[in-house]
Amino acid sequence: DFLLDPELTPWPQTRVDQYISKGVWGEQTLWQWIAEKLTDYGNQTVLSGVSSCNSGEISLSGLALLKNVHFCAVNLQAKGLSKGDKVIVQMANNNEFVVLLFALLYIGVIPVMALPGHGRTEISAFAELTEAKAWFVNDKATSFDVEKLGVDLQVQLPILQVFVEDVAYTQHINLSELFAPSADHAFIEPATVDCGSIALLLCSGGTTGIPKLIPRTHRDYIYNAQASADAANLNSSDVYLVALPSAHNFPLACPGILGALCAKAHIVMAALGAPDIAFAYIDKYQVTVSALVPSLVNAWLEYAQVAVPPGASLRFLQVGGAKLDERIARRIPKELGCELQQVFGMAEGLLNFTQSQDPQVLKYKTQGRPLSEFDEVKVIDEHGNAVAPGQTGQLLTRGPYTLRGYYRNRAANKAAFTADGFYQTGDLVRQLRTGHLMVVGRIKEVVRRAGEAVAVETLEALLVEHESIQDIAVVGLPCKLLGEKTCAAIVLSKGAPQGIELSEIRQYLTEQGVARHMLPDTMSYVTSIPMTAIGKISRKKLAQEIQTKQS
Ligand code: J2J
Repeated sequence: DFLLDPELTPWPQTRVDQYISKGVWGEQTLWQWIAEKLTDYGNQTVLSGVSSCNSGEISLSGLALLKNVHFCAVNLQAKGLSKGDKVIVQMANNNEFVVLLFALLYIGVIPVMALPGHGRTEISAFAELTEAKAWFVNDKATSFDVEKLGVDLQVQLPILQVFVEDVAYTQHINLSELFAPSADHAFIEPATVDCGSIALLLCSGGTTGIPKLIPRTHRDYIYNAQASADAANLNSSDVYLVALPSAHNFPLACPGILGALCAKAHIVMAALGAPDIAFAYIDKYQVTVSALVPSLVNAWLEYAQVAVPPGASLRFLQVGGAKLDERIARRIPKELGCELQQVFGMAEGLLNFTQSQDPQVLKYKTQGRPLSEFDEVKVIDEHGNAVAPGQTGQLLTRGPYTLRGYYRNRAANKAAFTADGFYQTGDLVRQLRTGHLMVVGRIKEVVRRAGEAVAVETLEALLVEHESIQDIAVVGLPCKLLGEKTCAAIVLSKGAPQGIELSEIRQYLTEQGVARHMLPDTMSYVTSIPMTAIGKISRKKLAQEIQTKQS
């Protein structure tokens, strides 16, 4: 029974001692650290963005944000929430997300950082697994019936309070109640919690199945944010645009919102990362840095061609979450007028960054190198032996900000960790002598066609440049003859109503120098490529969709 499984798997004592003595881990709780940073801002602006409660954009100084967090903490406590409780946060990108998150940390309540794209299945699973006491949801950003799910969940979990945006949902509590000023005399002390305990639960970013929950402790997450801010060279004149869903590890702490706090930078919450919206924020707030997934980079590049490129204030763009093709990478400085920082990260921990002083070839061809000198990485073959440098294998890692076990999930822990505590990422990589990693693919997503591995990402990067193709994913389908055959799932561009033939696709790829065995065996039109809540291609779902259509 998962309720008996451990919530947090600790690091071994020798490591704890090492990380503390080397100053990697401090003694503060996440809230203490945040409060100290906000106090440093004083009257300087820390946060701008849409406020769902004021239905407009507002900016807050460090002190104003502190005050709002305090009001919210008092209100949360008045609703009966207290230290150690788990809650689900599923907010849109707005100021209230920040206020709510910080207020929960203030009173020691542990949030599950759900994404607006998570649906009924995910939210139900999180609620059950954590015995959640509350679910905070900007229902206008979700695509399912929030009111109904709230009622359904309360049947099994009568303790669950549901906080919604829509005032018409009379069965639930209105979110705005949390942000109303509380009586001034109602001061509460921040919760006393251990800096080695769980501060928040992140969702794993897998492309199959329900996300697992990742316990992040106070001291490991503070280190994560601080070291990322250093790696990104953030400073107090930077303006960081949150363009991805704010609860995701990347915009939250790599360096993201928390890293911006370290550097006393200005945080701007964009309602959405779509280029028309994001570019307006960039102009308005003179944004200097943002973080995107490759699918958004494509959208930004496309938009910059037909409309105006983003403003000159943009200093650099971080890109991660899925493989960024070299061709696309090289277009970023030219067409968006800013530097590129590749980030290969995971909510489980390990982060890799390319650096501005890296040689061009490493910046465009690799996904960076480990953030910390205390990160341990190994690249192994299927027998568990280290591969030669530069050869492909599975990436394993341990370190001061990489989990030792998932939240209440013994089965996953057995599968994903070695006896000596390495996390088996499931990612296939090559490590260069410089330490830089090149992501080759996911073990479970490699297409094995007649015994040969087909690099689908390479095909996708070439095909997305074709004028008739707006979006593309190449997936494996079962095949009696070949074991697996490759299928190109195509979203036609608006200017190509006549469609495209398979022979044309194969011809085009051949002209680009693609080997014969790599050419797609079949093709299928789709209206859109299914994506996960953070913008990774759901290959399994896509393959199922195509098979259903063809049968
Ligand atoms: C190829 N695959 C990548 C990359 C992640 C920063 C950036 C991303 C995430 C993230 C994150 C990749 N090239 N550059 O948390 O802080 C794939 C790998 C990895 C999985 C993790 C961050 N960057 N990936 O994407 O937990 O397969 O984190 O194991 O959502 O995304 O997904 P997630």
